[in-house]
Amino acid sequence: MDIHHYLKDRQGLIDRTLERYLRGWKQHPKNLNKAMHYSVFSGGKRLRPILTLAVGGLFGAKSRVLLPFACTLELIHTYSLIHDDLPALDNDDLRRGKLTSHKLFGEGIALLSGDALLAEAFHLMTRPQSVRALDCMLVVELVREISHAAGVDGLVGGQAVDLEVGGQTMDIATVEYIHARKTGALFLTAARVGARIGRAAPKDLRRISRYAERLGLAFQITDDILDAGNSSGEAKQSENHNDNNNKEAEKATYPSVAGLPTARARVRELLKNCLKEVEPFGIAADPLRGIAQFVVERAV
Ligand code: GRG
Repeated sequence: MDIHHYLKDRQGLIDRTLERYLRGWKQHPKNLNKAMHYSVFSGGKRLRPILTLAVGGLFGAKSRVLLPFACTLELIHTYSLIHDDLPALDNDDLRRGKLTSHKLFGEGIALLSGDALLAEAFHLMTRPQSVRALDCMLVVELVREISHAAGVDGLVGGQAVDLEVGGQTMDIATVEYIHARKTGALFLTAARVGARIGRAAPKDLRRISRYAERLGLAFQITDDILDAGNSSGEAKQSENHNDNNNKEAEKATYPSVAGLPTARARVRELLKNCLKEVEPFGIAADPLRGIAQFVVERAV
């Protein structure tokens, strides 16, 4: 399959759906709405919601049922990026090649737009029209799983450990621990939500979970490798123009702890594991194979 065509098509579907949801939000306060809209539509790849659609599709779930949950994950991802860019955390001036939210709207509005996106994410997936086709208990379990991924054992906890150990010598296990929470939790949840809406059998859910855990880790190590510079010597263009206070540079990454060759070997191993996990699903799992290959292709 042409994975780039597939991703573009899915991205378009998610963008259109997000546009519809965002239109429903009140236009006031104006700056808050502008800031939310700016960050949601500043060129994200939509990998997490695409994963939900791909896994859900594998188990026969309809896109219209999956989309509110898929978009919820994208809103949570967007909130985390806005907050992560703030001076108190990474202190970045650029995100996706554009000014970060706080650079454009000020720290207060940026902070609030992240808060609002997180709250609206939960509002979106629990709207009556979002959950009509689903069993109530399943909806509660999905909300519980998504909130867990966003919380202490997921995004926020991973970020907190990253802050705590910043600048200290780290081992690979600690780097992987942070990656599994900061980045992996949303990937894992995105895939599991798709599988659960598709009512996957327990052994298939476990298989998809292992696939997604490896995918999330491969994604983050790939990002680290690109940050460290690729084999041809071209460094990934730095997102950061605020070199005086940028805190990202202090963070231990997989390549900084294990070296670039080991990091690349780990990515190759993770890709192999991802592909092995989805083997029993045959050609129906081609989108999941393509996503895994797309995620790592820039690093190996
Ligand atoms: C809760 C404040 C807070 C932070 C949580 C997830 C996180 C910690 C911070 C986000 C920033 C960051 C560097 C995350 C690591 C994962 C990563 C490389 C995210 C970028 O993901 P892409 O490439 O983003 O999927 P796009 O731009 O495509 O949406």
